[in-house]
Amino acid sequence: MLMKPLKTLSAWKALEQHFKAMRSFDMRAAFREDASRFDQLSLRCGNLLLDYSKNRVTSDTLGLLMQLARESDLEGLRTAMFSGERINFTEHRAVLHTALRAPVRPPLVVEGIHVEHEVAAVLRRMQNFVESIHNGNWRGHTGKPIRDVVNIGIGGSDLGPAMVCHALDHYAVENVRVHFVSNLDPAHLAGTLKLLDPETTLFVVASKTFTTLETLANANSAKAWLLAALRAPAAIARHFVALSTNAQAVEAFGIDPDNMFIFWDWVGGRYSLWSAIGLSIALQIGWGNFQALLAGAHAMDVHFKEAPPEANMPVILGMLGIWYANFWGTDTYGIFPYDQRLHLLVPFLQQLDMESNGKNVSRANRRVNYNTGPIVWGAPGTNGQHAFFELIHQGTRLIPTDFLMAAVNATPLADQHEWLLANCLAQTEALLKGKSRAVIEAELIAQGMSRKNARALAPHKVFPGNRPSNTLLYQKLDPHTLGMLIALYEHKVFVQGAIWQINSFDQWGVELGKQLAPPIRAALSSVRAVGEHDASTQGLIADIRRRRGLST
Ligand code: G6Q
Repeated sequence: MLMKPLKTLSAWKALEQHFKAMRSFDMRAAFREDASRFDQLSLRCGNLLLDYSKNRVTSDTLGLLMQLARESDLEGLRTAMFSGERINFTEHRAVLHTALRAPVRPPLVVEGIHVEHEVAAVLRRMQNFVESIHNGNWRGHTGKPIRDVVNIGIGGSDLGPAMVCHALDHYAVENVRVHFVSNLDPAHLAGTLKLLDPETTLFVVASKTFTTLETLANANSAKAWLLAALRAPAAIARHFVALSTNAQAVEAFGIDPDNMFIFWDWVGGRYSLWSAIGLSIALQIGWGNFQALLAGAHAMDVHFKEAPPEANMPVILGMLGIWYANFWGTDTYGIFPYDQRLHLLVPFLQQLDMESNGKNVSRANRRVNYNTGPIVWGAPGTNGQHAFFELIHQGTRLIPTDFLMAAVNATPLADQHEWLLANCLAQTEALLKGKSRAVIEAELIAQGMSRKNARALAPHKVFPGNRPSNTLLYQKLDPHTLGMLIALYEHKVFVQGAIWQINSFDQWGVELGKQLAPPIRAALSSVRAVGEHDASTQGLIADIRRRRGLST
């Protein structure tokens, strides 16, 4: 669908004008003047509470942002996604990860195939398989039950399942442990395998295309490790399963098609944890909990589809991001889960956001003339406080942030969780309030410092404040809540892609990486000299060859 260029939309122009007036906006004054600011600017969905009152916005700002969403036909694109239109137009694909988590699947036909039947059939096979591993009916080649599962995959075939498995570790079944190997560096696989027994280990090779270099290299090395120990090709059938869209390549690798769980090209890699790619999750937390994860995501899908924009969490988060990136000129966006279980959330969201919205060409096939996806970064609190929070509080840049916290810790220890919550709230409060020069000078003088020294030291201790943050509070990290959180961020990314008029669902940058390495790999070790490269690459290749005793 062709749209008017973003900067020509009347809401955009109005936001440009509005921004001029907002430059001097002080959130502290806004809180003082409006006792209902928190009530006005917070929102609940299930057990999630989003507090977005600590942002440089007024009701006018939000009104204009919602107008921008309407003028951008966010609603039309959302309907197109949910109904299976090929909105991933550069790859001619539908985008239907939402269909994977709908408990009652309405008829949905894509390319003549009833998606709802296919999804249900794969889920049934996954469930049977997971239960047979857990109840010990599925045995390894030598008759022993499976104790360790190694998920071999990378990018979208690793980050989602790994993040969820770490986050829901407290739901892990007792008799099976799940490990993740993604890096081509042999240290990753070797370090994992040295703890494992081939007789009781199952490899889950997760690759949508089944052509990814890293995954196939690790899977081949895993196969060699298994065969060296069990000395029977028949062992592969009991110790390898595949999650893929490419049956031919799976078979060529030597995995029995009966041990393959399929998904479809309308499931993007970074949106695939809800599909067969989630098998390792179900193996770790059990089928019921995997279902709860899907149900949580579905609850957020329903909210995203049905709530009006003004009361729609993904829309609000997405539009606030647009406000900062495109009007305040922020480049980055920090995410701070005060929840150690979410320590892989940041790498997951980096892929979700940066691979989806790190684009510069619009749906009209033209270079955009505004910034798109931000640089996403962060770390769990309180660790970040002891590392880089200085820059958020006192640096020269404005950084929009999300803070996440659970009201209740699933594994409480003494009063540690209270301290964790207190720190999270203290940080967002400090970002808002700051600390003025006058207060600092008075404190220093009260501590006995001379007026002159206090005046000199005070500016270094000033916290400007008026720095934005969103807070997401949830009851406790359980499968349903985690499903909601992930889907919330998926849809937020969708909202922003819609406004920026880009295709959030292709990944040509990843594809480029997949094409560039093979000729360089050949140049590193072949007897013949290096082909055509820039002088820097050529110099580095030559140096590696010299170190390996090859001619340059
Ligand atoms: C995700 C990307 C990318 C992909 C990996 C692995 O959206 O496309 O991260 O998931 O490159 O690809 P395969 O699953 O095909 O091995």
